[in-house]
Amino acid sequence: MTGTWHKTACNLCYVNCGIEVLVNEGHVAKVRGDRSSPKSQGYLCNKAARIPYYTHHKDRLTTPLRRRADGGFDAIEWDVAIAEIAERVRTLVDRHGGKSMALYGGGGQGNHAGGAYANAFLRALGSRNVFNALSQEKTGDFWINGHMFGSQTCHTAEDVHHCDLLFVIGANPWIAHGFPNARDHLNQIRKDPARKLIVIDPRRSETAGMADLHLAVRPGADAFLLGALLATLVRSDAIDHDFISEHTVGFDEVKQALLEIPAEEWAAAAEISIADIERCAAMIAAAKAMVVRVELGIQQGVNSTLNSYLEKLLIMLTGSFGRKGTNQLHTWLQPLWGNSPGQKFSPTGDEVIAGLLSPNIFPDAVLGDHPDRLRGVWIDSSNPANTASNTKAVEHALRSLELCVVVDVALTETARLAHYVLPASSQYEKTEFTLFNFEFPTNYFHVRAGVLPPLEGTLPEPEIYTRLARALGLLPGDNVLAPLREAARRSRPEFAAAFRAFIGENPSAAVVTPLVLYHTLGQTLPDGTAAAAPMWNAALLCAKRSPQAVRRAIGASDDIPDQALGDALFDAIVAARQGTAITHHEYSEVWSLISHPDRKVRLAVPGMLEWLARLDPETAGAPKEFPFMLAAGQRRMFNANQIFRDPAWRRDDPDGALLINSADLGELGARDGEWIAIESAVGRLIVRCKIDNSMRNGQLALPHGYGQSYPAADGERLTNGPRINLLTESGNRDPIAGTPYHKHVAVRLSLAPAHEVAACQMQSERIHASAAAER
Ligand SMILES: Nc1nc2c(c(=O)[nH]1)N[C@H]1C(S)=C(S)[C@@H](COP(=O)(O)OP(=O)(O)OC[C@H]3O[C@@H](n4cnc5c(=O)[nH]c(N)nc54)[C@H](O)[C@@H]3O)O[C@H]1N2
Ligand SMILES: Nc1nc2c(c(=O)[nH]1)N[C@H]1C(S)=C(S)[C@@H](COP(=O)(O)OP(=O)(O)OC[C@H]3O[C@@H](n4cnc5c(=O)[nH]c(N)nc54)[C@H](O)[C@@H]3O)O[C@H]1N2
Ligand code: SF4
Ligand SMILES: [Mo]
Repeated sequence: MTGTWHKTACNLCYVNCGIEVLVNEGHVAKVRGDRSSPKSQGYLCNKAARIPYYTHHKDRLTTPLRRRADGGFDAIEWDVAIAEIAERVRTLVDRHGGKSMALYGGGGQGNHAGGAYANAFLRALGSRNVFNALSQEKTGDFWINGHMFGSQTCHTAEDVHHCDLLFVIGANPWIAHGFPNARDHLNQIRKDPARKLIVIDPRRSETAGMADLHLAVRPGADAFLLGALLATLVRSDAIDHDFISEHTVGFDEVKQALLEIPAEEWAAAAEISIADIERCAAMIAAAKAMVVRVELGIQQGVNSTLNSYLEKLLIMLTGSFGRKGTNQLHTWLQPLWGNSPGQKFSPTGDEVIAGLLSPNIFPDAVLGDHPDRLRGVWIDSSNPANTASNTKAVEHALRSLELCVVVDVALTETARLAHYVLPASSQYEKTEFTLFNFEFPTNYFHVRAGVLPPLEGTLPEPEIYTRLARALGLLPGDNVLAPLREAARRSRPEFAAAFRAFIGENPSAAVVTPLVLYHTLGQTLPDGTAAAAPMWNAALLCAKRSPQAVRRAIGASDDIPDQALGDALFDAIVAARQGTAITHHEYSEVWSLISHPDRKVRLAVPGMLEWLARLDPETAGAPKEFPFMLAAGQRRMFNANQIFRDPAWRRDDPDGALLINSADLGELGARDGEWIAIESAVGRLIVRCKIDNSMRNGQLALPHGYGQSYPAADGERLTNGPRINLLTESGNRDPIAGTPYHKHVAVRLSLAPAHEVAACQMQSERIHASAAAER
């Protein structure tokens, strides 16, 4: 095939493997792994080949839209859209203050460049209210990290590569990846008799099927299981006393609490035999280097913040930290989230963790009667109408806003409710990067240059935010910025001096620093990577924080001064199309990444031991009226968040089936493949069922990443697969972090009435007929 191969990265999950794409006549025609990528070395999973379905499909937006009173949209010119939006933002902020605005999103799995500009725009309006996907999975973990390590930006990494025991709890890396080259590592562990795999998952998942020990925990009972395991480790003294005394504080209090756990009773509550808990403890004791890998199974499971705490205790008490093959902390080029201990969001009284607000409080934040409630929401790279809990409540909140603007590549379920929709260029049509850099001892960063021209009518995010900032008088004119641009062309030191002087003289421009850098320094960067200019500040700070590790990573000599080292790091990242190492540490240096001044880990975290003591095995079961436990949002071979809209991208599971074991389905009186009704306290769906005997009795799973509407052959929009958050409740959430208990949605099943079955069947056929015709 003719065309040109270009280096870029996969945007389908947060591992962001380095890839090469063949561009032929303005289209991505083929995808292959990039062997020169220092992070992924050519690795690729099944989904990446389908990237053309993301870049080219008939639902791409190509013009700004304004919603009419009847719910339809008018196409409008960019100038008109920007002027009207700026006017409405100004009115809102004048009337109710900047805090009446929030940003929702700011980047998906492959794009965080836009987030840098969107966040600056929000701050310039006087608001720091940010909702995004991280706060519906990870903020409980961040809260624990804040206490244990001293900052919510301290985040654990996994050296899976070198471990001899991989302990997986509530994650399915064979399917969901989550760490680089996941399948290669899992295969290597399986083949090597000296390396072991333990998996804790109610389902015999693809990863659990490869394990040396699989504990099929009762859904939602992880805290009991982890409690019983920790108690067993402490009682059998299979803990690392040297590590604990050298690197931690507070062990005695924790030990006391763990000794009080009735291990047998808790094991029974988790429906795991005490013999299996003991076997698990013995494998941990025998391991030289254990690494713990967790994900949504516990982070979106019952007691999620407590689960994150127990997981960290397991790491610390066994000394599985800071050595080759264990857990670590990692550096950042720029932290993707903040540190906001003790901060509260006044309209609802909820805690702001890592600078973020939980999507589960979004409806209350808009619909409440607090004077500081949200009245305007700016949504960029997110589809909360499908991905936040309680779709009905979220849609109601979105409709109630005085102003809602969506920046997206496609007409999403959220965009359809916005007052204005602004069409962004896709991730292959502009410069992009992500801040998902979670590796240790070597950490990486990847700036991708656009490999396609922007689709006509679309703009990359920095251009969108430039126009808005100019319309609102936040960003000085081009003539004012010209001298800075000239200085950048002459030399970096000259630019640095001119930039500092400029910010000193124009403090109001400081809040839109990313835009100032984009229009000045950015214009001098290779391959049109101007959008990466805000990473200059980040590179300077990174070099200041970890000079030795940066020196090693980029091969800089010892006599380069720190200021020049930051510049050298920045030059390295903007020059390397395949991505580059930003820091390379010695294992022993991990302690420098702890924020507590004494570099010691705090084992006793406020409230956690009390929470542990309150756990009651008696209250653990499903409610009678909703006897099944649904994991709402499973990762599968063919889902990738809301990134794909064209149903033709999938090779199987076209309707996003409900997985159920054959005994449960038989009892219901339904057959494999039939449409059945599933109902929770807040919603009801008709879904296709599929027998999967890897599921426990009473446990169900629906996939994440479905429920997008897409135009059929005749233009009518049809919804493909379940909109799972119609079943989830805003209140089914963690008491501290507000993170949803998506893996624990109580539901009941029934046979579906014939007319509903017929309607679903017909809709499915129409969707897939048009998909097949396009293939
Ligand atoms: N194919 C694919 N890969 C993806 C994504 C995608 O959409 N599709 N999305 C990406 C994103 S954004 C994320 S956050 C990650 C998530 O990645 P993972 O969290 O690894 O994936 P999930 O399938 O959501 O859930 C993991 C496991 O939790 C188990 N589980 C359910 N309930 C419980 C429970 O009560 N206890 C325990 N211990 N386990 C339970 C499920 O059976 C499942 O095997 O995946 C990323 N990768
Ligand atoms: N019930 C349930 N709900 C869940 C989950 C679950 O397991 N169960 N998982 C949760 C998790 S872990 C996550 S991460 C979230 C993800 O949920 P969201 O935060 O909504 O993110 P995505 O699904 O990745 O949606 C990305 C959006 O960005 C748009 N987009 C793509 N490229 C670009 C671009 O270049 N520019 C712009 N401006 N937009 C772009 C896409 O069209 C899409 O609308 O869902 C969460 N919701
Ligand atoms: S693992 Fe993630 S980033 Fe890598 S190819 Fe698969 S979807 Fe893309
Ligand atoms: Mo996620």
